Amino acid sequence: KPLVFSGVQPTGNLHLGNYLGAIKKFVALQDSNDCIYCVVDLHALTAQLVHQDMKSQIRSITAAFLASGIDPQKHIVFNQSAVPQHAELAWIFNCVARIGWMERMTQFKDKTGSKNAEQVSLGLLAYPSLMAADILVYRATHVPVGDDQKQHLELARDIAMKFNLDFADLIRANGTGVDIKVGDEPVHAYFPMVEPLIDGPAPRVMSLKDGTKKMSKSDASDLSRINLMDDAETIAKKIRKAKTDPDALPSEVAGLAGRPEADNLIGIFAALAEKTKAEVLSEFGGQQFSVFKPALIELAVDKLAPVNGEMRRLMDDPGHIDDVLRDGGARARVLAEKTMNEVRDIIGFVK
Ligand code: AQP
Repeated sequence: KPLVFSGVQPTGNLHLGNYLGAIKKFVALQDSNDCIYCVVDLHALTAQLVHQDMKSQIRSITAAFLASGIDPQKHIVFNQSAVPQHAELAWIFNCVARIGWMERMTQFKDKTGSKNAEQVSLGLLAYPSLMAADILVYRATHVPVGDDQKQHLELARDIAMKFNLDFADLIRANGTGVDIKVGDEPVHAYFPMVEPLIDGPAPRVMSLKDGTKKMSKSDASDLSRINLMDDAETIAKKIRKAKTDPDALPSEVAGLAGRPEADNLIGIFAALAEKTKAEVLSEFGGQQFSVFKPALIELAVDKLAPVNGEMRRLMDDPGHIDDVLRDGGARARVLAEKTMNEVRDIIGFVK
């Protein structure tokens, strides 16, 4: 079975983008894969060091995983800091990767903006290296993420490839590698090439206020996003106020070009209803937003209310959530240690 890994940061309220771009896909992948889902708490320190509510944020993301239908017994759910091998491999990857690779990341550029180097943590620059370690410490091959993470996953492939090539002779001598093909090139690899799983009708959910901007936790306007913890009335208000254009909906997907807000709302509907955009437009093509929006409200409330209710119920019992994380952490450590043991051998550390 392919091994799937993905993570979500415990920073702020989860929104519909996190749900459709990541968590809903995590749930769907459980049937035919072994899955490891992680609350990446070490990543939460990169943009902001001190979090007064770190514990409750970690529990809230875990509750969202469980409430959405992730099975922590069949799969592994844990928080990253419980498995120190992530940080150990990240250090090695810091020495494999080049500073220039990190500086080219658009998320790093977006998050640093006009700040100078004195105001930005070294961790924010090294973030993709820790992300590569999160995945590769399990030698996972499939990573469900939103479109915003595509560049980081390409970097994870570059780091894996450079490690494989730099240590090629030592990997061969150690006998832990496998022959793979990268394009037409045969490579004797220790780390696999990860495959991003980004497909689906809403790989990048956009702001409800501006169809050209990503829906994001850090947007100052709460009206720009639907939070998983929003009640039905709030969801309805936000969709009613969502920006649209004056035209009727097109009957074909091509007609969404140049209409980012319409495209976004149709994508959200399609992802929630588990349909394609074409199927949604065959139902609503030619209709006004005044007809479409109430249908979207009904669907969003219908799909999110059970997740919301179950999250609240789980959050009332933090002891149970902590047990789930402790059990997942123990199982993850066994897998991660196996990899690190081999990596230490390949590098030649005395044990
Ligand atoms: N708008 C989005 N559409 C689709 N997928 C999204 N993801 C995030 N935003 C969208 C996906 O959610 C997963 C978890 O993301 P994260 O924990 O790394 O959080 P983030 O990307 O930092 O979330 P935000 O809301 O975008 O935070 P800020 O405001 O800090 O930038 C990932 O798979 C991500 O792709």
